[in-house]
Amino acid sequence: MSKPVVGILMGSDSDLPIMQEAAAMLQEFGIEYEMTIASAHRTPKKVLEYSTTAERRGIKVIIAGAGWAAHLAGVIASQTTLPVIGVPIDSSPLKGLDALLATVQMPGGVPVATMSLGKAGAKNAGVFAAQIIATSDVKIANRLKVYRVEMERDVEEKAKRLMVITAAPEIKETAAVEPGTPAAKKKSRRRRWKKKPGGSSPAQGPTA
Ligand code: AIR
Repeated sequence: MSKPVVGILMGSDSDLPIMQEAAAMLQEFGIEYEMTIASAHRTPKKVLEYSTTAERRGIKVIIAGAGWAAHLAGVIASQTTLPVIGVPIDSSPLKGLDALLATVQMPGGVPVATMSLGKAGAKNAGVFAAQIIATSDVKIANRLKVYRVEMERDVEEKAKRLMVITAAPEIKETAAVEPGTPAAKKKSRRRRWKKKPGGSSPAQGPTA
């Protein structure tokens, strides 16, 4: 096993279900990573130690996720010139608005690349870290291209399925109840798609 090139840090073990999304993406691209808990408030010495030694240990990108007064990514960024990706976590009564502002609002000079809130942000952090690594690793760059093609194909397949369901009411009934299918999940939303007046094919967008 080769040495980790991405470090994933989170403020608490309660952030793990979110931050696992970043790890899953790195795994998908075959990128070695390490993961630990470090809090800018509860374990500041550990954060300092990690930030100041990461580069010499071979880490190329750091992903930092925290909720509430989320200073983790900013504090790490202040101690290293490695790119730092921040993931604001919606774990507070303010539903992450506090973490979002604390992570994104870095003063000029010390950037944190801030992702969206929660799971989508953690997933994007994994992809973005891969994109940074890919600038000097053609193997990862090619895997990212395949990932995009597969994502496009996946959406097209869902769109085709939706066309079939909306065009044929008898199929609609059976497909809609199949658990886990997009049709089942979007059952109520599908009703907002209506056929063009006088035509048999569905309109190309929601009517609402
Ligand atoms: N946190 C921990 N130390 C500093 C901060 N900002 C954050 C964690 C977590 C939240 O506080 O990132 O999202 C709540 O942590 P806990 O351990 O109380 O569940």
